[in-house]
Amino acid sequence: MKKTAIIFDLDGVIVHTDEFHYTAWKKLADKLGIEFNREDNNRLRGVSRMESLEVLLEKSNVEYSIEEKLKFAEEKNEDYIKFLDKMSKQDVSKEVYDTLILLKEKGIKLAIGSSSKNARLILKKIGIIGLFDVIIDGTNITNSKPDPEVFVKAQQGLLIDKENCVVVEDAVSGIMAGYGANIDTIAIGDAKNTDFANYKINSFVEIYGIVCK
Ligand code: B16
Ligand code: MG
Repeated sequence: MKKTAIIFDLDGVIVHTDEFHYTAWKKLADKLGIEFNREDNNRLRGVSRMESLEVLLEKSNVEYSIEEKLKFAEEKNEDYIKFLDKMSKQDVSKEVYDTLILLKEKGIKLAIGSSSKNARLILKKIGIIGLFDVIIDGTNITNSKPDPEVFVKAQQGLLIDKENCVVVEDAVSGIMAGYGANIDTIAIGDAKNTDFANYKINSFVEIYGIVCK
């Protein structure tokens, strides 16, 4: 498959902020006396902050008001940002960095398609914001994954036809968003659990072989 542009998910693909999300949600769940494990956390991948909270609260017997829910989401985000504040260039693996550079050298356009409102902060912290031609994140969209909006906007921003783009995702919701956008998908991590992905990879460097050969 030859492609001229790649739209990357951020959390769980470029960087392992998915662990920070898990820890911050777990802290809130413990406080509210709600059971929350890694399997529950996989359901939050690619899903917006408020929708994630609703998933977490599914196991609660208490009906919370909108105000309380907004407070919980803010609390979780404050805890999450404490982790982001400590991030630096060290948090991008050599494999991810070298692959991105290699792809750029081959003339492949690179974009980010993330549901996170913190995506730009993360990219700045890890020092790679300049590598991306287009960034669409949680601040640019109305509907989060599995809605295709984030990837359609990224593809339109790239000014490259859908057939020549590919999405890389760690979330089943993200693969469904790519599928809905009619853009080919590469699944890594938890996203390999769906058969809707066009390709499944075990490590980031494999993207180069798929896109450039
Ligand atoms: P925030 P991605 C998503 O990012 C995360 O996977 C998901 O767990 C998170 O709830 C969502 O961003 C919103 O993040 O609270 O920072 O706005 O995987 O689409 O890059
Ligand atoms: Mg992700």
